[in-house]
Amino acid sequence: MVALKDADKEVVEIIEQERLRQESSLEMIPSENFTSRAVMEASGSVLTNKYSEGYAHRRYYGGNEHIDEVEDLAIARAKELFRVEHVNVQPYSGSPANLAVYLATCKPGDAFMGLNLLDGGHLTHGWKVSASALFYHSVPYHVRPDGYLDMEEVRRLALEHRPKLIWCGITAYTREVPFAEFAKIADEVGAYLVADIAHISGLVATGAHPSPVPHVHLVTTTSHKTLRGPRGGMIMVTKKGLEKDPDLAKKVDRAVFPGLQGGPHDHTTAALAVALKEALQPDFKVYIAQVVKNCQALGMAMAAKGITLVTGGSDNHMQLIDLTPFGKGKGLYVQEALDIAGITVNKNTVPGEPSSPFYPSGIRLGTPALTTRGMKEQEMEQIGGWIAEVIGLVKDFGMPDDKAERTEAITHFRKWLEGDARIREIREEVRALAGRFPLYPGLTYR
Ligand code: DSN
Repeated sequence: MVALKDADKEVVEIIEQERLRQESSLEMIPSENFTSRAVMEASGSVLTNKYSEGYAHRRYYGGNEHIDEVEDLAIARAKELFRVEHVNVQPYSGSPANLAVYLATCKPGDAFMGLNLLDGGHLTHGWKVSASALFYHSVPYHVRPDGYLDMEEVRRLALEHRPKLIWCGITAYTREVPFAEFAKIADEVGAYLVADIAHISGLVATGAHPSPVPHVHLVTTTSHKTLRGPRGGMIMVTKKGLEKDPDLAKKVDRAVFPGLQGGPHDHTTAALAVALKEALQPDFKVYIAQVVKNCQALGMAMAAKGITLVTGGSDNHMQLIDLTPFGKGKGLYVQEALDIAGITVNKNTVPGEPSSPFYPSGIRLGTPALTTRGMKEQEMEQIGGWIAEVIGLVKDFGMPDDKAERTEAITHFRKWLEGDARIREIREEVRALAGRFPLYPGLTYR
């Protein structure tokens, strides 16, 4: 068998360039992280070769004795880490996990509630173009003008619409999710309550964010964000969930397979088992505590330079910059300028977004990946300073509403960006900082 480096030089070169990009830049998208070499190795193992439709010890294919072992191990570790009754580790990622929850608990057309996408919710929590809203009746709730969840609205809408299911979960929200308050409302109307902890699963696992488990019936998560595992998903059923519906675990399993998926990705299951073992170690708790400290240091550094943060700061691993003091729709400019500077973030809507999801007025950023590299408060202060400086450089570029004018404005901005010397200087400073925190020492694909 020919090794990758000899089999396909084009792909090797692309992977190597991506490795170099990751090594030399500052990854600050809050949903991203760097797995261990052990997780990557399991993910690239011979387990990718196997079909194993069904569940452990009840498969539709032969030869699954070792796959059963690895799936059992991943489940046992997830149950221990999150203290839940039942876990399905087969969802390909977070979106299929969430779809399986609908399939397990709702009939097409049933009403459900989730945080509006523009207010920090996920696509699968009912955004109008998502399958969730196409097949079920989405009733979105929002954040208040101060950026915090509007729990009064949640209760009012729940009483009015009597939803079958309520999501409490976030993708762009920097404060604690009040699971107990959600539970009171869901119990009052008899709804299933589901916590989507994709972003905060590492924080929940270590106690840095209160656990939803005592309050909700179901928990979904991805495994590649703060949990630092492979790209994958999980659905968990709590004791409260089984008390509400003793068949809930079976319904979830049936919804994942054969409801939505075929064969599970066994190489991912193995990598997930490795990541869960890592998350059970004491040093993972230290890591997550540092993620949160770094996030606060980053927020303070940016605020000190006059940057506005939604809700004024963060309780978790991410910050949301509100660029509306400089005008609307400027997220794209800041994201592109920071990209040139070697700082990877994503443009995002802000509460009361005056523009649109593609030309939003905010920036979402977080500290999980940088903390994995070993960076601490001192580095966050420096990085916060660079971000504020780059925002200062681009803040006066306007984002017109008219399509033709907008295209012209963006072209003008990109031309300016190509020639700006200070952003290039920052790029070199960023490279020097990243070089002090090597990511995968000795790893090369060439
Ligand atoms: N969960 C989204 C994110 O936070 O980036 C991706 O679906």
